[in-house]
Amino acid sequence: MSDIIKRNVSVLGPNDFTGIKLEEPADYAAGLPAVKVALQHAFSEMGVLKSFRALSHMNQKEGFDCPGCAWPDPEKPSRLGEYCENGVKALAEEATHKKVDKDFFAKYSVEELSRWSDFEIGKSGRITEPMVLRSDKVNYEPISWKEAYALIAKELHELNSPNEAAFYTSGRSSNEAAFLYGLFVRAFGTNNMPDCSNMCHESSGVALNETLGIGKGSVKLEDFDQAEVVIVMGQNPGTNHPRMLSALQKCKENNGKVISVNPLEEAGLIRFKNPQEVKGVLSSGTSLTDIHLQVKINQDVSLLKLIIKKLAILDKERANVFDHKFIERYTNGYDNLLNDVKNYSNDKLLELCGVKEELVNEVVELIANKEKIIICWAMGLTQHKNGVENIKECVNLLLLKGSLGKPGSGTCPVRGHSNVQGDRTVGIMHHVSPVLNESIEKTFGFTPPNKEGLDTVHAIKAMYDRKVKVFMALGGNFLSAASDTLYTAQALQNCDLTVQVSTKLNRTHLVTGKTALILPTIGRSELDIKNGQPRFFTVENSMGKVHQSKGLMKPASDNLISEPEIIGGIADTYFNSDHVVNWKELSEDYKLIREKIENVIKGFDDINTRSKGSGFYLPNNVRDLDFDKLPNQKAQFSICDLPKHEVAENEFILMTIRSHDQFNTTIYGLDDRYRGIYNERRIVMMNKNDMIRYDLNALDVIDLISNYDNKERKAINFLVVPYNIPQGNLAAYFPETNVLVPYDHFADKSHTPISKSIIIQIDKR
Ligand SMILES: Nc1nc2c(c(=O)[nH]1)N[C@H]1C(S)=C(S)[C@@H](COP(=O)(O)OP(=O)(O)OC[C@H]3O[C@@H](n4cnc5c(=O)[nH]c(N)nc54)[C@H](O)[C@@H]3O)O[C@H]1N2
Ligand SMILES: Nc1nc2c(c(=O)[nH]1)N[C@H]1C(S)=C(S)[C@@H](COP(=O)(O)OP(=O)(O)OC[C@H]3O[C@@H](n4cnc5c(=O)[nH]c(N)nc54)[C@H](O)[C@@H]3O)O[C@H]1N2
Ligand code: SF4
Ligand SMILES: [Mo]
Repeated sequence: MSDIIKRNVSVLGPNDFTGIKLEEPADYAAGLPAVKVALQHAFSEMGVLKSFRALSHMNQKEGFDCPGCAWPDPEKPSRLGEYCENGVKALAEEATHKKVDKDFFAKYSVEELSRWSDFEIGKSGRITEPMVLRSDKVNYEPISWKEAYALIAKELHELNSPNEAAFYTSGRSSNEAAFLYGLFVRAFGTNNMPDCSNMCHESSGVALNETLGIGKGSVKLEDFDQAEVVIVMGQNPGTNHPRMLSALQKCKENNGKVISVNPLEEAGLIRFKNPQEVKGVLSSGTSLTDIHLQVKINQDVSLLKLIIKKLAILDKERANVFDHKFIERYTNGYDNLLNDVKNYSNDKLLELCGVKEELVNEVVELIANKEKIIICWAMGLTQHKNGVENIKECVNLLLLKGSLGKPGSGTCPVRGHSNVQGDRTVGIMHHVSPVLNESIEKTFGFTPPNKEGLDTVHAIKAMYDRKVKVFMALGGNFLSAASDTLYTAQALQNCDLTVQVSTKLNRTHLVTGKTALILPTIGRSELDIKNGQPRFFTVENSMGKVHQSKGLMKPASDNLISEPEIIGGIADTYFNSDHVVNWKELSEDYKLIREKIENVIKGFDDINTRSKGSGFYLPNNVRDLDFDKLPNQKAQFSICDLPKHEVAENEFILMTIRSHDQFNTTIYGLDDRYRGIYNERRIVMMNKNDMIRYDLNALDVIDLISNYDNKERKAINFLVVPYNIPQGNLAAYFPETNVLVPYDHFADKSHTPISKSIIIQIDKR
């Protein structure tokens, strides 16, 4: 390509302050303030009428699935509304009446837009037509769908090998879109399918597969009603899975206990005022956490080892502490595990985890004679170098207690994106699955590639090294979500073509390959009509249940195409309408796609009928206590090492977390209400003793610096916020701090970036 101009874009956007206000952190979640904030968001983005119409259909059986997180709907959704504050914000973002059209792109160049904040970029509205950024331009221009498909097909044909392209997926796509996408990528000839879950629950998938034989959780929503103890580790449900609080509330009403394990005392886990109940709004609400263990960042293994060690001693004195019948019948490696914990002294483990011994003893007493235990977790466990081992240690505890395969107990990795689990189930993965390949070959008559593909971190490196030259994304915001922002930016800019199927504008549209395409698509809440008939698609929630979702709002523009049809259009053009798969026909008829899913993937029998109403559960061997696939046909205990960090005197461990006002890289607003931090995102939460040690006052400005393998990375301009966080630990928001995460430091086996334990120094300005 000639005439390539180097665009002068800002990768990180502005770093000025927005006017912080601090208050005391809240001591409860939801209640009236949540209703008020939710409605404010809905009304300002959608107007009053549209808001009520849309909300009355969200998470209802004949309606659409909330575009927020993957928390399941109850069997009988409340007609009063089955959603939370952040679900409403997610809907309002998508159903906004604001538009990004060709005039917008003519007015603002990518150079100018890149100087806006992520908040401003996101608030600009829905993209209304396909756009192209040509290699010699700084403004996007309209392009027809046909021409866009042709441009992609041409670039793909020009590659020396299909492995020079990578196809990313973010977890909001439907099963139908994801299945078709995976099918096309394999027909094209590569397994380069990096996925948002590589940065998310991949560690859970790996750990659960190796220990229990399925990379998903085992609990169902009803299990929370019966659980005697729910342990919530490394998760902030009040913000990220708010309706989980209703499940915890039920657990408490049935005399269950809740233990939280978190370096922060998150408001949502303290107390919950259920906005669906009159008493919830008017009374002081339900107290949720019975015991809070303020663990130091990434010391969960130390804490769990201590708990296991103490339980093992009790087990010698009392009956029924460990479930020996269960251990004998279903597990492998018990003796090794017990021998291993003996190697660690209580004092050492206590010092490492930073939790008071009395509290650990309370927890041990509480769970000693309980058998119905659920462990829930999210990013606080997965995004560390030893993310896989964190989860294996949780499995160890559940196996010892026999807390699997019975009501009220089990594993609960709480998923992020609303269909991230479904996307993986229907074939989005960079690994080669011989079973899947065989099944695809049998059903479709082509041979899928059998070379391992690239995951997220390796795709970034391959783009940087010019080994991958075309990057396509089905949703998401790759630049801002991935680690090492500056490196990832260069990686994307090294591509010849970057293509994004999107609903809203984001930074990855601005920091692009030489040529870039935006292909705008229909959102979840919108009507998807073909030949006069509305279509529905299916999703899988965090607990493995598949159900329908059907939008009802008028699409943001007449020139939007559904995700499956966009994929079909690209595939049909690439293969010049001459392939064993009839891409056009398949992509237009979701019923047909579902039939193919049924043929290719186990557990989807009769999906077209069974996905109606409340849907159906996919097979889950843990629920059936069937460990046939594992060594000795048994569930596996694991020996996990303690995490290793070489933290010097002048260094901290930083976790990068979500505020209450964002969905990943989409910034809904600037308030982290539960933590009492308002109107500012460039903050760092710090223990008061550390502030004294570094002679810092509240709201002093500091820079954050990481140094891995002699490469310094800097995030500048952060305000110090005194906070109840363990000494030596810091917390700040992502994506502002992703610039500090080295792309080549990630969890063993799962390759999830170490976004929750970055070693940094601070520098006062
Ligand atoms: N509103 C809203 N909902 C969301 C999202 C969103 O951005 N906004 N994102 C969605 C997605 S994709 C995901 S993956 C989930 C994420 O859901 P979460 O995992 O809840 O999100 P994070 O903010 O990353 O929070 C991690 C929590 O773990 C704690 N933590 C950090 N490090 C450690 C540790 O070493 N040990 C322990 N025990 N705790 C630790 C933090 O203090 C924090 O409470 O939420 C989903 N839902
Ligand atoms: N430092 C740090 N980094 C992290 C994390 C962290 O905790 N700390 N968390 C990680 C996690 S858990 C995740 S899951 C990733 C998230 O990574 P991504 O999934 O890549 O990021 P999102 O911000 O969820 O993507 C938002 C974009 O998706 C598009 N979109 C929204 N709805 C739709 C739709 O229906 N269809 C299509 N085609 N596009 C749509 C919009 O254009 C929007 O701008 O980030 C990871 N990055
Ligand atoms: S809990 Fe998650 S899925 Fe449910 S309404 Fe809230 S954001 Fe949506
Ligand atoms: Mo996620």
